[in-house]
Amino acid sequence: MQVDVITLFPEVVTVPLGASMMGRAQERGLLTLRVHNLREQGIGKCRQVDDQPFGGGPGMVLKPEPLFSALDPLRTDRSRVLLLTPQGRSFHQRDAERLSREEHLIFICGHYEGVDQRIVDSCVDEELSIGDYVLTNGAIAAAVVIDAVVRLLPGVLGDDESASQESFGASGLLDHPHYTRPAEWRDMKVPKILLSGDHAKIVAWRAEQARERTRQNRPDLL
Ligand code: JDE
Repeated sequence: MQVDVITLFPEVVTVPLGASMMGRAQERGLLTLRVHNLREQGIGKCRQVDDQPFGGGPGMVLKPEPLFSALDPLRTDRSRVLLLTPQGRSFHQRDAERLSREEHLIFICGHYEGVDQRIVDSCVDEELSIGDYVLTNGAIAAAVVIDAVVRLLPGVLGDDESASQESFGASGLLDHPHYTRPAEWRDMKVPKILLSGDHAKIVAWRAEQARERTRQNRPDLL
C-alpha cells in the first residue's frame, strides 16, 4: 500500500511509524510511506502556509494554495484523500478494514483552527476524526489511522497476532481478560477455570467476561 502524508510536522508521522511492526512493514515493502512537509509549498520568502480567518475569530487557517501544491502531484484516479479533523466522521475498525483495501491513501493533517473549506470541498474524499477531543496536530491522528489500517494488510502481522484480530472485529464486544504465568502472584490467583483444561467452560467464561466488561465500560457497543 502506498501512503502519502502532507503535514507541517513530518517527524510526528515518520518516527512512530518507523518503529516495530510499521517499521517492518516498510522494510518489507508492504507499506510505502512518503511524508511531505507542507512548509516546502509555503508562499513567499517566509513560506507562509496559514492566515487569519475571514470573518474574524481566533487562530489561523491553512491556506488553500500550499495544500493544493502538495496534493496535486500525488493524486491519481486511484488515490483516496483523507483529512484528519475533529469535525470528521468517527473512524472505527470497519473504516480501517475498508481503507486497507485501497491501494493509495493520501492524508492531509489539519492544524490550527482548520483548513480552508475550498480544499475540503474540491479535493477531500473523507473527513475523519479519531475521537471526541482536540489535538494540536492532525499528524498524530494520521499516524493512528495509518497504524490501524496497515496492520490489517496481509503479511504485516504474524500468525499469533492475526488470530487475535477477531476479538474486537467479529463479536463487536470488548476482549475478555487475559492471564499468563505465574498462576499466583502477590496473593492474586488466576481464575481456576482457566487452569481446568475444560475448553468448553473456558469459552463460556470468556464470553461472559467479554459481555460484562462491555456492559461496564462500553454499553454503547451492546
Ligand atoms: C482528529 N480527532 C481529533 C485540530 C482544531 C480548534 C483547534 C484545533 C481542521 O483540522 C484540525 C485538525 C486538528 C487535529 O486533529 C484532531 C483530531 N481526530 O484534533 C483542529 C480545531 N479546533 C483542526
